[in-house]
Amino acid sequence: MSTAVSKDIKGSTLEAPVKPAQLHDLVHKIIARQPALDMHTHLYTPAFGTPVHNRTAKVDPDGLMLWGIEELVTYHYLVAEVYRVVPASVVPYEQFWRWPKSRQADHIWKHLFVENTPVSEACRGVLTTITRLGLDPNEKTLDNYRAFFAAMDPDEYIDKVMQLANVSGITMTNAVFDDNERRRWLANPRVAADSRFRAVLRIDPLLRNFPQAAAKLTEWGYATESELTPTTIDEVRRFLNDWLDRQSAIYCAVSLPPDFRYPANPADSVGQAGQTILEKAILPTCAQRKLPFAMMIGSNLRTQPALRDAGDTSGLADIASLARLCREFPENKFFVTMLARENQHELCVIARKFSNLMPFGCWWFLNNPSLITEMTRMRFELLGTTFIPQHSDARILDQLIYKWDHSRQVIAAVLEEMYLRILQTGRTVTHADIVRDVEKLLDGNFKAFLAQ
Ligand code: HDL
Ligand code: ZN
Repeated sequence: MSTAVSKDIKGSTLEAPVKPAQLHDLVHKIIARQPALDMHTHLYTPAFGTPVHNRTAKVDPDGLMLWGIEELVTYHYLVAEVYRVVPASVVPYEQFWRWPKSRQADHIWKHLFVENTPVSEACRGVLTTITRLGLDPNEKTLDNYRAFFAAMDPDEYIDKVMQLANVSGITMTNAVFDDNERRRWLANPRVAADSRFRAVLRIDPLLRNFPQAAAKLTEWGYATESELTPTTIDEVRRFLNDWLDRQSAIYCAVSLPPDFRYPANPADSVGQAGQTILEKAILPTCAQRKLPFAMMIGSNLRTQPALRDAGDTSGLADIASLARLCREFPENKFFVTMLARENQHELCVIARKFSNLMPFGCWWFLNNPSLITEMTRMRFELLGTTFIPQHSDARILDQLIYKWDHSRQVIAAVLEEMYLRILQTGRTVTHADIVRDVEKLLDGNFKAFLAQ
């Protein structure tokens, strides 16, 4: 039990039954104090380079460590939203992308934050972050914020943000098929050697477009062909093991389209090749290494290609395929998050049947208070405390502050409601119970599933 959380909460001793009137404050305090282990982000260590003007680090235009006001305000969620205010007929997409980041940020700030009320979750998040950093969210321009960040050291800033967000560890997404990232791993094997971060091997092309992935593997020295011969399978497994070793990855991950099916059918874009790679390379390798395989299911990529990263959408995925995988690969552990709201209930139902399935997070378009509330309530009602309620999916370091602030508020409100229902049965709930439950939800369930 994390004594750090429980020792100084006034007005209650650990074993005393909690009264209904105490619940609200106690649950919110315990959730605020419990460090969260963030199991899915797109954040990077400083050694991956930063494109952000700052006090100490060399600016690397292709650097992967994103932080500061201009990255915050040009987050791809906000690019999509600004195009609802200023259409492409006024600012053609390619013109926007040619603008320097500073001009993109000024454009977004003006249209989403000054000339309109920033009520969207992505806008509100920027405001929460600015305020938590001690800055005034009412500025009409970004100038004062720019000055604040220009004086910051990126490495020190990571500690500051983790402390403000009360995040104990950051799990990265390391896309090995991204040349910019891959070359950084090869140039510096210690690029991720930072105790605050853990690596995850992300392999989307291997399942979404095997012929393209096979061509890359051949380029990289693996004897893979586009046909799935035994040699190809062996070489794909060698590739996976090489990179899981290089990254000391704590799990392997993929984002899959809504039409993913297992077994594959002709209409399934992952197809027979993807199924074979999954069955004969990825799952056996993960099982052998006792590593979870994270399946993030339901993303349609580049539905609006002109918006680039902001152009993806969601779709209803097939739960039966997931259930088959959990049943037919009992030696494998599956982290699963799904992108369609309509998939959430069935995901809870199959999680009740398969203990090698760990539902996690309110992903992407679901990461909004109304849907986090709905999903978290449903998960408590069907799964007790045996799930991982949230990950940040942060792409910009500073987002940890708002993504965890906002989620903690919602999770606390739902958990309070659950405890109130328990008290109404006559069963008592102690302060220690709440500390234990919250520790599992924000930290322990993730660690335990990794270690299983
Ligand atoms: O595939 C993923 O991991 C998604 O989270 C995408 O990165 C998406 O663009 C995103 O950032 N969602 O929050
Ligand atoms: Zn993500």
